[in-house]
Amino acid sequence: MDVITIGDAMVSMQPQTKGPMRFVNAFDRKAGGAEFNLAIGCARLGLRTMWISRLGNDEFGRFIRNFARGEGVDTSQVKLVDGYPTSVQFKEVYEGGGGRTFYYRSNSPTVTLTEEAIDASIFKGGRVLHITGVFMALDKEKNVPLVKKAIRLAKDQGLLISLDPNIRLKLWRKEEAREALLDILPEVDLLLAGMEEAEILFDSVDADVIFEKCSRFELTSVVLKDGGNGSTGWENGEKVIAPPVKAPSVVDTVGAGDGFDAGYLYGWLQGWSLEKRLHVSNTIGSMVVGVSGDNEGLPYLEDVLIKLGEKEFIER
Ligand code: KDG
Repeated sequence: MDVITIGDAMVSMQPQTKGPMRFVNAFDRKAGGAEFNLAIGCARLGLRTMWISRLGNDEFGRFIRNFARGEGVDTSQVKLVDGYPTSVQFKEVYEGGGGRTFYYRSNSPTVTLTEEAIDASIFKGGRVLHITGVFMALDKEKNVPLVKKAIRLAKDQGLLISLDPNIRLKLWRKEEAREALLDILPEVDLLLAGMEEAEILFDSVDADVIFEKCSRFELTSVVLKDGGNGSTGWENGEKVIAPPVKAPSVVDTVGAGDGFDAGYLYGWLQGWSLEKRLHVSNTIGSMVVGVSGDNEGLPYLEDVLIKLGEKEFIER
């Protein structure tokens, strides 16, 4: 596998109209979840990707597993479990693409995913293990040790460890997130953090201060994602500022960070320069926000190449 990730996924109820959810009468049933989106994004770019999870043994669980399979994601470590309904989220989307999410996932089927299920054979031949704070937050007593075990087994087999803090304050408090994420940071190689998350972790919004604070860890690469303002990366003492890529339209910003990460991991695995990785990731983020849904806008490699002007777009 090129990329292995662990996490929950939910049925995602996407509103058909914008504005406060109490006035929304119709939703489209889609699927979402940070690590699930990342897996789809990587698979669409052509990476061999595995998503480790647990879903309810119900219609929604089958829908999500089939969706991942249809995208070419390896679901051999996804099990459908009895007694735990598949999680659900309802989204509220405003004009401009922002919004809020309401989770119904307090007893996610991933509570049944225990350390015993994570063994060395999963990581054999793997290249990157991607972890996010969402899975850790869902059940921190169980999932933080599970993530630590996965990191240890993955590192033993030479995988690179990538972390997106993906801090969801509906799932844990800032202090809890900070403590757990800083605790695993010494084992991480690539840190891909949103600006607000970096502020929670490092008490600063100044990229230079954040990079300086990161220098005490053994991080190979640190990336600060700043949405419509672009991104900044730091590697081997070099800082690269990547200007934003203008999105033709912004209809739903959810999933842009996962698309960014997928592009970054793809570029990393291709051996691209930091500058190119950041530019391609910004480009993918700008493509994701133009489509409604958490992962529908994640592009295929061909779409990215067309967007970058490296491939001709043939309309008909
Ligand atoms: O990163 C996007 C995800 O956040 C979204 O698809 C679902 O809110 C979600 C989550 O926490 O996984």
